[in-house]
Amino acid sequence: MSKSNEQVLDAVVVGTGMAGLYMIKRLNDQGLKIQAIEAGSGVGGAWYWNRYPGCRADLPIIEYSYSFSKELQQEWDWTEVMAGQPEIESYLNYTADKFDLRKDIKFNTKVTDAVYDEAANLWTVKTDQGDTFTCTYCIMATGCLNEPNYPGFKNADAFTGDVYHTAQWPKDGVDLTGKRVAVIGCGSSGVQSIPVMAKQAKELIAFQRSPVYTFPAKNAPMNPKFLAQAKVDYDSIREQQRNNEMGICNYRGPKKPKDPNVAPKPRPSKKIMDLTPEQRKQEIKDFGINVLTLYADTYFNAEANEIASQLYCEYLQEFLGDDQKADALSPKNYPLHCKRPVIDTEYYGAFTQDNVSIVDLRATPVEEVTATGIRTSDKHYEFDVLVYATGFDAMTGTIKKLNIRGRDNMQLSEQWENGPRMYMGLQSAGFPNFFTTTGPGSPSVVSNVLHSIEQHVEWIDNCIAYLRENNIKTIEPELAAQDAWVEHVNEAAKGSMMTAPTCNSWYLGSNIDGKPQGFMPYLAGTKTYREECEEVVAKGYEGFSLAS
Ligand code: N01
Repeated sequence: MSKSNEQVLDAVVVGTGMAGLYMIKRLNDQGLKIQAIEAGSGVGGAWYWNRYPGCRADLPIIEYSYSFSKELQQEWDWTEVMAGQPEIESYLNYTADKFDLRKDIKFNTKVTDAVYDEAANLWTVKTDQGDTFTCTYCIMATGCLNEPNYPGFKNADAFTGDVYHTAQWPKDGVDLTGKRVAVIGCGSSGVQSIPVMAKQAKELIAFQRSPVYTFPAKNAPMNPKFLAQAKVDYDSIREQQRNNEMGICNYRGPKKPKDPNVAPKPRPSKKIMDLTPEQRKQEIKDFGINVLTLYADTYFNAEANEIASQLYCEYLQEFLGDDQKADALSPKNYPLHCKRPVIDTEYYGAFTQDNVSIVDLRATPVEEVTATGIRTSDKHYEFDVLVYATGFDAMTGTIKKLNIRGRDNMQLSEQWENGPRMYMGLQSAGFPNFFTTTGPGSPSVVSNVLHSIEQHVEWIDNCIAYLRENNIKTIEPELAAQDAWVEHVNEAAKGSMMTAPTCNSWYLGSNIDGKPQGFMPYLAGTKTYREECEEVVAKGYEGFSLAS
């Protein structure tokens, strides 16, 4: 359903993933006239598009779920600890129905333009379906990982078999039975999909440029007792999440009474540097390889990180018992924690199957795509299906593709030519009443994203309510405040393994040829960030320019 094109709306919301849905709900609660626009045929955003085999949450779902509605928390029964894409998509559909959000959404429609008319103080939003919507507030809830990355291989279109991208997987699924499948990319999407596809395919070849550090997800069916207790504990879970810098509380469920006859299990050390080589190995034995994610010193201390990285590669060698595969899969050239953590289910196990092989593109780069496969510098590989698991033009890709024009016709993509410039990841100078949820310069992807989404949606909603109550026509950042914030974001990332000289990642933009390099998320943490956002508001929207 769509609103009349002549009607002046209060707000347009672009995208109906987790952020867009909650934004619609909040704006509805304020009684605003709104229109949401969604490119897909259904709600869910990332959880609508990324329906590749094996796609699931990389955080326990109890924590990666909406906190805004106590009713919703009580009504929804999760069936797995790390829920899969179908269940999360169902949950988001349930949310849309429960809060009657669909009436505000126009599906199968892509926004093409958003242009600000200074005289009228209105945004004109156009779509590829010929709609024109006029509104006071324009809110981009387009997410951080939305624009699929297709590597520009030579003769990329030459392949005559089936071609898929994990982020644009067909709704009806793909039958890979008996097929020879090539997967390019071994990030989270490749790591999650390879083991599942390898079970079906006759043969699977993983073309890998950078090996990952990946840790077992430990997914399991949801224990009904655990879920029941979580429902009792939700208030406390959410409070603990708010007090954690990642928006995570590591909820453990019902606490078992301690048996006085059983010695408590030791806790892993806080620092890997405090351990002898023997103790490090013992901790891996005691706590599993995931213990390497727990040592605080590995995040900022290069020596500690190097030790952890070596231990990881040794573990892999032992697990695989195959020198060629272990060597190819070992992430030796960049630090642990440089990229977003990857969580897997039987990833390395897949490489012990006879039908799965790995091509190390660092040693033998892709030369071209051919009608029947891929030619590397070493040989020609033939297959029937080509799967790109090559990630996204993250954080800026979607927004930069649109024709977004603010004051004096200035174009957002030009303002961001050398990297995104935002104040608090919420707004860009020169673009009044134009908001972005989880934009560059906010913790977003370096946190429990849904936790960050809720905080942003609430901030934007409260801000709009404030503007309306106080007859304030526009809000936008002051240029000096924006420049200072960008500097502050850069400072926060200094010394982290995420910005180490040998680190390449989509956080830095280095996965996309020609993209400006710079660490885009804000690394100070969600608690710190929320307090900074609250302080800005308490000081009368400090750093923003408000005009009546
Ligand atoms: O993308 P990625 P993703 N030639 O960019 C390779 C979220 N997510 O879709 O590392 C050859 O991480 C690239 O190699 P390199 C999560 O936040 C979450 O996997 O650039 N290879 C890499 O191996 C995640 O961080 C879940 O050297 C090329 C891979 O493709 C984010 O999405 C699940 C190449 C891309 O990895 C992105 O993950 C899935 C080229 N030209 C995704 N270009 C959950 O678990 C790229 N690659 C919730």
